[in-house]
Amino acid sequence: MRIDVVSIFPEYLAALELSLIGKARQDGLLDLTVHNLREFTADRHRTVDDTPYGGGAGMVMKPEPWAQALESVRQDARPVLIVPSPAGAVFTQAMAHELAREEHLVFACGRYEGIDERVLEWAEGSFDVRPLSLGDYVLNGGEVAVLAIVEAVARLLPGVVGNPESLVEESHSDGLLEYPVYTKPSSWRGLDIPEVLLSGNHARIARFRRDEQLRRTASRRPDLLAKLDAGKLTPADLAVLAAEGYTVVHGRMAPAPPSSDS
Ligand code: 6GU
Repeated sequence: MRIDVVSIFPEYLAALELSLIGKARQDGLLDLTVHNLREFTADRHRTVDDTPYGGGAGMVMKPEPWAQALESVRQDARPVLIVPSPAGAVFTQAMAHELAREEHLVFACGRYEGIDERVLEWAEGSFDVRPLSLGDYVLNGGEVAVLAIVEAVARLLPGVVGNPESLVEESHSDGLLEYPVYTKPSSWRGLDIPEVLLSGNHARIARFRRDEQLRRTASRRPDLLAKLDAGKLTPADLAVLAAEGYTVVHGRMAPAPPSSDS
């Protein structure tokens, strides 16, 4: 996979030289280049921003340096252009899997109040443009989002994660949060691991882990629970969720109405 990142803070992306992603680059699995937007300006001051038409606080990124930068990185037919923005669609694990199948990703890191909107319109001509957000909070620019998205995508590329089995049983892959994990010692500062994990009974361990996934998701992420297809849940699953106060309504899990004796 090829990745190009355009930013006015290329040093911010130095973390992409470390750990798993750095190794993937060294191993030739990932061809990643970070570009400084200022290299694509034509004036003496290398200006990348200006005041917003219509007034208001802050500065807006000028369109021409972006057009120059994006034209310089585009090679193949229609690369995916990811524009990190709190106004984007929320990035998910499903999107990470989709992006991992692409040949070429380009990231346009905005700073200030954002990039002149015409850049996105212009880019539609030669890129598959995707404004993406990490979630409902505001960062100062797209760089942190690039670190997050590149890591989420690159670890799915063949050969990047040593043991591909570690990719299958993880949070979000089945719409549930991951079960809790423990290691030695079995008793630590007065806290014991759940005894079932020492039983050697693989069926009981699998059931325990599934129950924990369901309980955690119900308590921490009821929004995820509501997206599950209740038809894919077993009677044992439904029993655990009933104990957490959830019942099937129109094929989905919903909070059970308060019982009449309460
Ligand atoms: Cl992708 N960019 C910025 N600036 N803020 C964000 C974000 C992205 N995702 C959440 N907040």
